[in-house]
Amino acid sequence: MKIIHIADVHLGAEPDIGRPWSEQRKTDIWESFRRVIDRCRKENIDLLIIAGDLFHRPPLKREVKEVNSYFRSIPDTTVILMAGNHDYLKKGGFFERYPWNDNVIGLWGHTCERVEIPRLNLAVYGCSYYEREVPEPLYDTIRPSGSCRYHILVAHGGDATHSPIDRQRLMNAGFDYVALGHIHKPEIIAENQMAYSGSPEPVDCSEFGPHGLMEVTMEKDYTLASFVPAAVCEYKVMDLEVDENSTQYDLERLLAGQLSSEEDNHDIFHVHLNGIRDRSVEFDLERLKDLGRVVRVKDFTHPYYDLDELSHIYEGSLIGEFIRRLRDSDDAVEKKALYYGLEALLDNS
Ligand SMILES: [Mn+2]
Repeated sequence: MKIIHIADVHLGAEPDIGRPWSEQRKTDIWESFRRVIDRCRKENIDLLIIAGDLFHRPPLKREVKEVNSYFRSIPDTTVILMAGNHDYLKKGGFFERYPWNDNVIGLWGHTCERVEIPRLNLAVYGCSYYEREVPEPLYDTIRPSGSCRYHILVAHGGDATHSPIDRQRLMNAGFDYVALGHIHKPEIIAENQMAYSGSPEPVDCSEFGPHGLMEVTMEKDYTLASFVPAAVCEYKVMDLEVDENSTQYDLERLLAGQLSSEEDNHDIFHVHLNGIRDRSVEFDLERLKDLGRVVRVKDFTHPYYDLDELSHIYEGSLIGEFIRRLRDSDDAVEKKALYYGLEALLDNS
């Protein structure tokens, strides 16, 4: 049996609002989801598990209709749906009431229910959120039951206000696989047995690193589960090294150069300035953001000091001694330590 496990797609989210690429990011999220559907078709996937928060908020009718047409295009894949804390089941909402295509199974109960898929000799367990927050654990007592060969739990949450999850207990509950949702960063909790797939696409600029899906193969005597990167875009840190001669202009040219070498991909950068800067220089961080797909700029630089002058002023004192010991070092780390230390010492003197 071939399974794809995703979660936290957050269709309808628009990351980086106010930035020129925000609309694109919104489209990326839909695009990423379409790619998952394409993958199901191409790889003859038997089961697509969506472990909650498919939508960014309780979905509109047109969103549900749109998504259903995707599912209709993969009739040989059984799709498992549940509502998470973002797309929770609201009174009068469409999520659970929509006439979904017959390859779609919704786990819409308040508490865990068991659904059999005889074709796959499989029982799937899970429930849905009816509110934004569920402080009580939903999955502490659930155990596989009945005569199916395979048992899969679909669960959403894992923090204090979203169904706390006792990982150890769940690991030992006896499921062949536990498909987790809610945490956007992919994380394999028990090898080949329990994982957060993470979001297929980063939903917020703080979600660094690769995103994608879990691919699971389940056979009579083994389960193999691995993370597959599949996102359109990734948020990355770009480090820029500054020295005491760097000016705003130098920095802009340096950044523009580095950004142009990344032009071919879709990634978005957090730029970090490191090193020593001239004391009189103040970098205009906002201007740097306009040079490309830069979502944040942080200045971690430390001011440069005139060591001759300071040695003279502080001769015989702690600061003077500190300079004397470190100033002639060729070691880059020690040199940094000198300037960082001086900043701290002089701030307090
Ligand atoms: Mn969630």
